Amino acid sequence: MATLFLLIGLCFLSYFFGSMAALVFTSGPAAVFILGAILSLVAAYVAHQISDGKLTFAILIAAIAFIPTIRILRNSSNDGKELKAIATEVVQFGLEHFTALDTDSSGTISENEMTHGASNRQFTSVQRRLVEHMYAHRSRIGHVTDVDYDWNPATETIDSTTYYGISKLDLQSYQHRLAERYKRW
Ligand SMILES: [Ca+2]
Repeated sequence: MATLFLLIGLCFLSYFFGSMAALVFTSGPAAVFILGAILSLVAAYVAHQISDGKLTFAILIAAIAFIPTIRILRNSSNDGKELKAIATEVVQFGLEHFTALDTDSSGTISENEMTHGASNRQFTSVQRRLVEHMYAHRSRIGHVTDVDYDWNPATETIDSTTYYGISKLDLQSYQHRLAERYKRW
């Protein structure tokens, strides 16, 4: 039983270790692939050492460590294309209707204001979907406005919640930031 838990633990660990390939995300798919492969080999080597030379175990750990890389490679190119395709509309709509969206005139469209905007019947269904898109991608389009820290007695850890808001400046720079992020994808 203990061996099984150890194995599951190592599988999780190798998966998270493999996720570090995301660190070179902006350098493009080739860099992600290379770093992912190196991390997998390191994980396999460690697995090989601690299991006294079990090759199947090393291969299993290498495969698990490489899963995040496959996920990044498979999803990122599409994500980038989709975001870029809708960005012009989002920015145009956001800037044109900024006053209607920023109901308290704070200069930032808060998460609550986005939620309200998404159900605002003054907007067409297409416009409401644009607001939903803004909300779904608020961390990418906007900026951090607040972080809440709460003590969680169950896990004895501090849980944090990050809030995002979208300003006019965020909207104006969004397409440029997007192009930079996905430039090699
Ligand atoms: Ca506001």
